[in-house]
Amino acid sequence: MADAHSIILHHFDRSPFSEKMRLAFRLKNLGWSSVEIPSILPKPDLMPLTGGYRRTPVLQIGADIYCDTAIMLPELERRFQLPSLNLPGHEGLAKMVAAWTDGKWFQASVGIIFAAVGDQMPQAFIDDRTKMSGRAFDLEAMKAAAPFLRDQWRTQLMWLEERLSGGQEAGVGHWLVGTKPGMIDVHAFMNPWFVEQNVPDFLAACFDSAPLTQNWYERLKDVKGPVPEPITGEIALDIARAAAPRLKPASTAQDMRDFVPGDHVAICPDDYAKDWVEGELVVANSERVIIARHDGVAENLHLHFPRVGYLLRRA
Ligand SMILES: N[C@@H](CCC(=O)N[C@@H](CS)C(=O)NCC(=O)O)C(=O)O
Repeated sequence: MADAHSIILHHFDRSPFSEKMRLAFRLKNLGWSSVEIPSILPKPDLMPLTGGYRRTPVLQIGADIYCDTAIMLPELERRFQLPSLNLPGHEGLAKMVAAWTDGKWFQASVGIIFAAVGDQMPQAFIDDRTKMSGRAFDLEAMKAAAPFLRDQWRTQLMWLEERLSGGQEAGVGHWLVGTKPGMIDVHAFMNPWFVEQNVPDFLAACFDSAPLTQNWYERLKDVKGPVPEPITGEIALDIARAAAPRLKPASTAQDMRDFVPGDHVAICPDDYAKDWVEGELVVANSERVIIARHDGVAENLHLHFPRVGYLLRRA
């Protein structure tokens, strides 16, 4: 049975951001526990842990809750150092690459996928995503935009081909940077995976002109890791209740705003699913924000958010 020291991922199978985490676990050979969460609201077992943050995935280690893959991945590297994904050449650059893979490239993936399979999506899913994004779900407009997005998507895949070809010419290996797969590979894997799940023919057509990328993608897909242990959301809540957040000196010393530890603050994503989460500030620096929350169900928690992509204000 999972314990307070184990890694718990709250996720669902078809979630591309969750696949980033699952790939990172496989590459790092980490055992983990899996809580399957709904892809739409309500998420009753998740909300006590996140204080209202609804996006997928969420990483839990005891009573520490990590919202957003941008903070989960550095935390994994910090806690489980070997084998490292933050290999030489990946430091810093991986985060810049993620800004592209999770932003512009991901938006193109979403447009292509919705245009292709939007007809088959359950109405409840469409309603949920309409509300979450604040934008109307206009299938005809998406279908009209799809050919342009497919061009854009393929060109972005070709950036990987260019990188891999550069590496091969320099004789430094078959991964995006250097001789082993690292964090940049994890970020770059997500969009091809997401497209393959939904529009496999399109990915196959793109691969016709990107043989190095196809080979790179297949090698990443082949990486095996420990099989996750399925647990229920209730067990995850029990684990949070029985644990205490990892001790962390309260500090806002490196912050540029005038926050101080103990401030009652609220934080929310700046792009979509803009739900404010409230708590007491523990840490604010250039990398992350940690807030302490007391929840009637989950008790005392530390919630970790990345700084980029999130708005922090006094509550
Ligand atoms: N920046 C976030 C994005 C996460 C994200 O957009 N996840 C999608 C699913 S893959 C989502 O939250 N969809 C709505 C939901 O699951 O409730 C991260 O890196 O974790």
